[in-house]
Amino acid sequence: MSEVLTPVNPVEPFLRAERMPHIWCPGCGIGTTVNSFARALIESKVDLDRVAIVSGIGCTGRVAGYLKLDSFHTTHGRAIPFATGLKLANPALQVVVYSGDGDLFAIGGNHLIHAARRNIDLKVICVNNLIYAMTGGQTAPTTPGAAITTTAPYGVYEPAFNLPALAEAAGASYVARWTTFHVRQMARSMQEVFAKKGFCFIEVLSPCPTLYQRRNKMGDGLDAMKFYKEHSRTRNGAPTGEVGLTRDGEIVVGKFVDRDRPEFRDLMRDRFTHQLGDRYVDDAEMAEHPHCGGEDGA
Ligand SMILES: Cc1ncc(C[n+]2csc(CCOP(=O)(O)OP(=O)(O)O)c2C)c(N)n1
Ligand code: SF4
Ligand SMILES: [Mg+2]
Repeated sequence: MSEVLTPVNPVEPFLRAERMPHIWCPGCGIGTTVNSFARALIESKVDLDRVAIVSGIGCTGRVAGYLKLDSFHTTHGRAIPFATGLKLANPALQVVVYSGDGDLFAIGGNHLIHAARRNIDLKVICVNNLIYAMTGGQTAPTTPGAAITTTAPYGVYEPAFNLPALAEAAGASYVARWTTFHVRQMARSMQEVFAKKGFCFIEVLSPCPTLYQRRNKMGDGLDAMKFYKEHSRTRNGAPTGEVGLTRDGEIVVGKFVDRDRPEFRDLMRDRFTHQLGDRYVDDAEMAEHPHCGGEDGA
């Protein structure tokens, strides 16, 4: 009798099964982004022992805990400084920051712009559901004008950040935006940033049916996919100043920025070597190759 094989979802090996079921609501887009991320890990063939993933707090912040990688669930808004420390102490790691729009651009906005300015070699994935979801759907710096939120029952009237423009202006080497409708393009971008040095930023628009969609009468998760399909236009290389979002308008998606700028550690090494010559010893490289530091590796 032939043996019956149970098919295994290719993403399954990347998940911590013991932590299931996850907390995400039906129709939430965060799981879709995780699926694309796992596929990017497979395609990029990165050494999983050298990938670390850092999240802040929020519905998106749960991603780190569900992935079977070296994962860190840090405090709200502090994923980027934590990841920066990790990267500087162990430059051989591929460090991914995976967090929400509120975590990265409200309480953590200051850290994000300075990591981009310094061009720290981090891969930042921002799941943008246009609100603070985990805490009940309050207005975020990303909430578009006129949208209804818990804290703006008559509609938001303050301007929202254009995340790709902000990331580029601050110095990011790579900037892209997709939606959870664009699963293949999103996975390709995630794969690309593993091969890119410097600060990389991917924004993924993702539905929150429970809080944002419902209050704004935008339907469920499937309606969000239809909305993304009908409203998105791919414009690779579009000037980021032109890709700001509105509540009901066009969503420009694509890879907007892919440039080479000196990375933080290269700048640091150049400066110190220029000033100190052979007296400069790179501690992090020493940690990687201890026998290069002299007879006793000290
Ligand atoms: C220092 C601090 N301030 C506020 C909070 C409350 N808080 C938890 S998650 C969150 C917002 C999360 O929004 P976002 O990052 O967009 O994640 P989402 O839940 O939308 O995925 C806030 C304000 C906190 N946990 N810690
Ligand atoms: S509250 Fe919104 S973002 Fe959070 S899990 Fe539910 S649908 Fe997703
Ligand atoms: Mg959010």
